Amino acid sequence: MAKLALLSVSDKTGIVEFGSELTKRGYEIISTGGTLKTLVDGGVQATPVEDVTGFPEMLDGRVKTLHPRIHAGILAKRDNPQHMAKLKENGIEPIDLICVNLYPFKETIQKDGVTDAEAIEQIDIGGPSMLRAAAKNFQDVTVITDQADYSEFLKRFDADQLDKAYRRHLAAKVFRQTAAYDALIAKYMTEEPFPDKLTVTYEKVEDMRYGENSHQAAAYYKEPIPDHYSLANAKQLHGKALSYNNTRDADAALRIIADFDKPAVVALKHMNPCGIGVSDNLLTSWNLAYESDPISIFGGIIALNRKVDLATAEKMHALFLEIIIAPAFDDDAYAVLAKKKNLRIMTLDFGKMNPNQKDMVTVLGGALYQDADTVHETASDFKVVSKAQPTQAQLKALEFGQTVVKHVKSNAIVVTTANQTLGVGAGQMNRIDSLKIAVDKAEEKSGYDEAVVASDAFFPMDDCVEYAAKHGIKAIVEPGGSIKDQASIDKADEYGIALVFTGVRHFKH
Ligand code: 93A
Repeated sequence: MAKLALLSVSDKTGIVEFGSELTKRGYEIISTGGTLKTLVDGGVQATPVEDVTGFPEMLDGRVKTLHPRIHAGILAKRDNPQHMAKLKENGIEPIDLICVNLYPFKETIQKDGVTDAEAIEQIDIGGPSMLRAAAKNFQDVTVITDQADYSEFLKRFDADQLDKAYRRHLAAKVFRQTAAYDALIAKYMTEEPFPDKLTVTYEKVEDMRYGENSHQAAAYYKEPIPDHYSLANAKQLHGKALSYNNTRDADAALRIIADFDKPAVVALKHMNPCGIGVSDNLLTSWNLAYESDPISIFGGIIALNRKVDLATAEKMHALFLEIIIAPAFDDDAYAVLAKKKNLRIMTLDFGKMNPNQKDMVTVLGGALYQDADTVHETASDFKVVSKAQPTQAQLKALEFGQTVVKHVKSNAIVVTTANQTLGVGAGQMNRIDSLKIAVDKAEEKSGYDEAVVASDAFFPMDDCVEYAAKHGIKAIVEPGGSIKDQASIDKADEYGIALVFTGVRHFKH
C-alpha cells in the first residue's frame, strides 16, 4: 500500500518541489484547495481532500480537513490492532506524513488598516489540529511545519533515517509552533494588561557565542512583532556579532537616548550611562559625553540620535568602543569607523519608546512583569520646597539631571549641568555613597560651579543635602516622600540652596 502524505500549506514556497520528490519516493498526496491547485499546476499529481472526506470544503474553507477520515487516519496507533481494525471497518487509510504551515495570522495583523474580521479569519483551526494530531502520534507519523525541514526529510528518507528520535524532534517543533501561534492570537485578543496567563512568545534571532560569561550558553530571542523602536529592528552594518552583554547595553542606551529630542550622545557601560551630552549639534554633544568621563567610556556603547558626521566619527575612531548605534552614518564617517574590524556599527530608525512597553525579569520559579518606566518629568512637574528658588539655568540642569537619573541603577545620584553629566553614582547600597561617587567624579570638571544633583529616590535623611551643599552644589531635585523630608528641606535652607521635589520615584534595580 502506498504511503499517504497530506500537504496543506498557506506558504506554498517549495511545495511543488517537495511534492514532486515525495511522489518519486512512492507517496500519494492528498491536498486542500489552494495547495492542490499549486501542486497540479506544477505537474504534481494529488488527490483533493474532498475525495477522502466525501465532503466538500465548506464555510469559505473554514472546514476542509476537520473530518474523522482525516484525523483518524493521522491518530490511529499502528501497533494497536483495534485502532487498525477500526480504520479498516470505516475504509480509512492511515496517513503517514503531514506537511502543514498555517494561515498567516502574524503577517495579517501587521498589515496597515487590517480589520478585526480579517485578522480573525486568519486564525487557522484545521491546520493546527492536523499538526497537533500528527505530533501526538509521532510514533507513527512524520510531521513537517517548517519549509527548512523539506530537504532534511528527503535526505533522511533516502538514508532510511526517519527514526523515532527525528519524528519526535519534528513533533516538538510542531508543539512549539502551535503554542507560539496561539500565544500571538491570545495576545491579539487579550485586553487585560496583566492576564491570568501570560502567553509571551519569542523567536530565535541567533545563538550567541556565550552569555554574560563565557561558561554560560545563551541565545537571543525577539518578539514576533517587535516595536518599531527596538534593538530587534536595528541593522548591523559592520563588526563582530553582538554579545549578550552588548545586547543588553545597547538596549539600555536606546532607552536613555529616546528621552532626548536635541542632538544627544549617550555613552554607556555595564547598563549605566557614563557620559551623556546634549546640544544643538552632534559633535558638541559627543565632546560633552566624552569629557563627562574620558576613562569609563573605554570599551563603551555609544548611541547617537542624529546621522553621524565625519568629525564626530573621527573622535569616536580615536577610542576603543564596542558598539556605535545611530539613525545613519555619512559615507565618509562610516568609512573611518569601519577601519576597526570588530567595532559593531548599527543603524536604527530612532524614535520614542512605546508608552505601553512592558518589562519582564525572571526570578527563581517565576517572572515579574511591569509597565516600563516611560514617564519623564519636566520643570513644570517640579515643586520647589526650599526657600531658595532655582534659577532658570538651574531648572534646566535639574530637568536634564532628572531625565538622566531614572536610567541609572539605584541607588542613583547624578551631578549634571543642563547639557552634560559630570558625575554618575550608580548601584550603591546607600544613597550617600552614590552621592559621594557622583560628586567626587564631578568636582574636578569644568562647569562644576553650574552643577546640580538629581536623585532617583527620596533622601532618607538630611546627610545628602548637607554633603552636596558642602561641595558647592546649589540645586537638588529628588522625589520627596520621606518621613524626614523636612530635615532635608531645613538643611537646604540652612545652606541657602534650592531643593525641588518631583513626587515621582524612579528606582531601577
Ligand atoms: O480554515 S481552517 O481552519 N479549516 C480547515 O479545515 C483547514 N484545513 C487546512 N484551515 C485549514 N487548513 C489550512 O489551510 C492549512 O493549515 C493551510 O494553512 C491552509 C491551506 O489551504 P489551501 O491549500 O486551500 O491554500
